[in-house]
Amino acid sequence: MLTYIPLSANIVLMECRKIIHIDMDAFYAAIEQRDNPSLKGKPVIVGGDPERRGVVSTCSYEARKFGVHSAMPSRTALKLCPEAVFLYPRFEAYSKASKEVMNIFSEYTDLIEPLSLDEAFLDVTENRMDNPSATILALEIKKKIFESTGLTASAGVSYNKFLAKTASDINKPDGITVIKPDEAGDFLEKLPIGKFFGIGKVSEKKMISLGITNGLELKAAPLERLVKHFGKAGRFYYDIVRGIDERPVEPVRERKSYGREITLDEDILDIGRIHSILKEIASELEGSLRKKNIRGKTITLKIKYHDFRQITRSATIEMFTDSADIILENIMNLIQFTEAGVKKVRLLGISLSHLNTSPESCEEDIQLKLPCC
Ligand code: TTP
Ligand code: MG
Repeated sequence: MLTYIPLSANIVLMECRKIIHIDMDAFYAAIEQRDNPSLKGKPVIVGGDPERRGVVSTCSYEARKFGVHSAMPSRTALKLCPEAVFLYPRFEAYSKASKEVMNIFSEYTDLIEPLSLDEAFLDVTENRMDNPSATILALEIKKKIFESTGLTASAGVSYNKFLAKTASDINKPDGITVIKPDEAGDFLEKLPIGKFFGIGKVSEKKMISLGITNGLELKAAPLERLVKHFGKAGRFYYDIVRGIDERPVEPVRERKSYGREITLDEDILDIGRIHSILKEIASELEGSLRKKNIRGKTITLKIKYHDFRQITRSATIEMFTDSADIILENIMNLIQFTEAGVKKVRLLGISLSHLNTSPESCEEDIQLKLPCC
């Protein structure tokens, strides 16, 4: 039976789920350091070539001290940290490690919602270990991940997804943060506005311009004001600062995607022709996305080589998009990580996933799926 626990004048929550959010530390870079021990302790940057307008996928914590971060142009990263070791991504290795980690989760519960290769929510309210302590389970999971993959993860433990996700970011790397129901009010009031998961860079700026710099100030803002400035996201912000987020952990995520692909009349080697076909596909895709009011955050390039081997390369961007220019920019970055131009290609495709089909709720950089979507 569900009981309600009044926590403070403002926070009322349902008794009481136990949610763990696990996020691997510097995932791609940590795998590179594991697989090549001479890189341990060094600034390692994984991503595209600084000479070819590549971008940083991620970097080791040693490189972060120099100000390097994901999505930064590799050229800027090189300037900030000239001694860094630059590496191209090895997607197969990352995908293998991801599977190992996801398998560990499934020893604990069926309620696992992966958000990407390196992170997932787990609902352990009931679990295979019959252990009532989500904190002990999270520590055990971290230990198992390290023993079986040699990689570290950070964990957030709380009673809803928003708090667990926000918590896992607090003590990175190799950390754990637990937010108990009676601590949530205090925790959220003190939290700087940019640390709220779901309030990205753009919303943060807007909040600050409205005089909202932390949870306490967000809580003081009337619902109508937040909705006026942030649309449907305003309701979401109003709830999360009160510790309210009833979204379930959804084991089977809707993996809807929307795309276009072309099987070529003849196999093509010429990279210039491949680029112009991709440009056409992106522009056609933009047209049909706009017609259907669909935007997405994950852009995937699909290539089938002449020998029928098929590969995909994906990038997730911060804002929902339907723009051919943005799609193409990402595709041009992804194509560096394929053998196009070296091997003949027989099929090219571009798709968008992580869709938000309700444009008015595509407010900037909200990363959690809003309840209304
Ligand atoms: P993140 O979990 O955001 O980053 P991270 O694991 O490298 O570092 P940490 O969690 O410790 O802050 O992303 C997971 C992987 O996804 C990351 O290793 C590389 C990839 N990625 C990109 O390719 N491009 C991006 O812009 C981001 C943010 C991540
Ligand atoms: Mg991570």
